[in-house]
Amino acid sequence: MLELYGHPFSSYTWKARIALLANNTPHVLKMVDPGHPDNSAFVAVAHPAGKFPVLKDGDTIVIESSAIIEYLALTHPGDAPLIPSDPDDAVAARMLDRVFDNYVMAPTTEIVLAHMAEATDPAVIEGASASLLRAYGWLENWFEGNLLPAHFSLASCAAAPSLFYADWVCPIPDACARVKGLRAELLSYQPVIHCIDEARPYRKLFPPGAPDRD
Ligand SMILES: N[C@@H](CCC(=O)N[C@@H](CS)C(=O)NCC(=O)O)C(=O)O
Repeated sequence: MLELYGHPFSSYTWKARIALLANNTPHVLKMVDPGHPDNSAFVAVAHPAGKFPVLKDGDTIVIESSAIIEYLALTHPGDAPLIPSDPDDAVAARMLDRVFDNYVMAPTTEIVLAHMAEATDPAVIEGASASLLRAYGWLENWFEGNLLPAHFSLASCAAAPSLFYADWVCPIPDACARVKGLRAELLSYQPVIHCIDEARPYRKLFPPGAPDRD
């Protein structure tokens, strides 16, 4: 049985979990939290920065959500085209994965961390919000001429959690209707609904405060 070390409220855990769920790949979620010190100790050694998710498949340990999805596509393939077979689509999936992680999730995390700091620095929030709006604009333009590879690919696995949380800290403007639409569409799929529902009990812990929706 595959083991995914992570936490139900963690965006990058969602990313790997969506890939597992989309392919009905049997796995267990090994909670990384203060209540499970052995799991936290495992992650602390497995990842150079102690970050999760971490996948354990027998003796094989894979870290970093994108690499986990690449590994699943190779070793536990299913109906979901995690890495599209068309090479151009595979490039698009990998490119969008980087865009969602680096330019949507990263500024979202910056805003969350700013709210967790002893004194919230409004300049950090302003800068990260500007980065998010720029990323939304880039995506909106990209989707004008290109299609997201078919679900669930590496790109949709990265898009779902990053757009979910980004919209909480910096709402996607109406001018970015395609990005807004993609978020809504992703939130309607069972693997994403599963992650959202599993994370619900932790919403009260969301540092800027979780909105009363989704
Ligand atoms: N690049 C990593 C990012 C992982 C990451 O930032 N994970 C967060 C949870 S969403 C984490 O481990 N936070 C705890 C920590 O940094 O100690 C990936 O794609 O897996």
